[in-house]
Amino acid sequence: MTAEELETALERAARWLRVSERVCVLTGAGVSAESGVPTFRASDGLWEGHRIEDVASPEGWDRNPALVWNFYNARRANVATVKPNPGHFALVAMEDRWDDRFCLVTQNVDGLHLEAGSVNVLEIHGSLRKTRCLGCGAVANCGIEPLSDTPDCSVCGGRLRPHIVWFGEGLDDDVWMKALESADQCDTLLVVGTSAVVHPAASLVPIARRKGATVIEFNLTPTDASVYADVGLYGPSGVILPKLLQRLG
Ligand code: BV8
Ligand code: ZN
Repeated sequence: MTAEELETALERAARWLRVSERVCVLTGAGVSAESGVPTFRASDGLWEGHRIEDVASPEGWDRNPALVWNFYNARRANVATVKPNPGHFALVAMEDRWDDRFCLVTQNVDGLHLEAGSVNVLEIHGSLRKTRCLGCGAVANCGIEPLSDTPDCSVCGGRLRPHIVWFGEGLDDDVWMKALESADQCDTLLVVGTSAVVHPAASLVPIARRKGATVIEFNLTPTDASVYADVGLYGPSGVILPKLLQRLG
């Protein structure tokens, strides 16, 4: 995208957003890339050297829970060293502008939106900072430091698992219903840093579009969501989101 094309696209996006009543945002790993958190698809299907089905699926957990704990401990160790970037903070400022008519749906499990100060956040794929008990189902905050590979539930002493939605697992009904509602009711959907490959998260884009929302995509390159985008802003989201915020006045 040339500088002129970006300027034109930014002005179009800003003009729309200035009159927008309800904003929904869908973010993916790309919004955390400039913080130093590796994305998924950049590593051609391998993820920190592991096959995704071995470390992010119930079958992988049943086969080798210690391997899965190690994988998530490595992700926690990485996230413990990073900070939110200007893209996260621009989304916080946008939430301040629309207040309770702003909803941030994230596929990310790094917790950086919350750390940056976003409030109305739906972590539809769970969080590295939470565990869930296999016995009583209690969900607990576990911070971001690596955990021992056999932590026990403080409520019932049962075994814990990461509170993360693995491939092949359903999303939390309540959280997903709220995400659907937000995509359904918004008049602008910002799609930030996602390859829009993973479902059902990616389906929020056509859902918003079909209800007449304007879709604005922020990515380095076009994606599966681009076909639904009214405006595409291509470049690092940590640079472009603050530029757009500036134009909102
Ligand atoms: C379910 C937690 C059923 C794990 C995650 C075939 C077709 C369609 C669907 C399927 C299929 N086969 C299987 C499925 C279903 C499957 C799925 O969608 N698979 C995909 C891979 C095809 N989905 C599921 O299994 C879901 N569950 O369907 O269950 C069911 C239903 C009811 C009841 C029971 C069962 C569960 C999906 C959730 C999986 N868990 N995360 C963990 O994180 O450890 S998904 C995982 O991928 C992450 O959450 C990640 O966020 C997400 C999506 O990836 P992205 O965020 O988009 O990241 P990616 O690297 O792909 O892209 C980064 C983008 O950023 C790129 O576009 C890049 O250009 C851009 N970028 C990079 N840098 C920047 C940038 N942009 C801007 N600025 C930058 N600086
Ligand atoms: Zn328990």
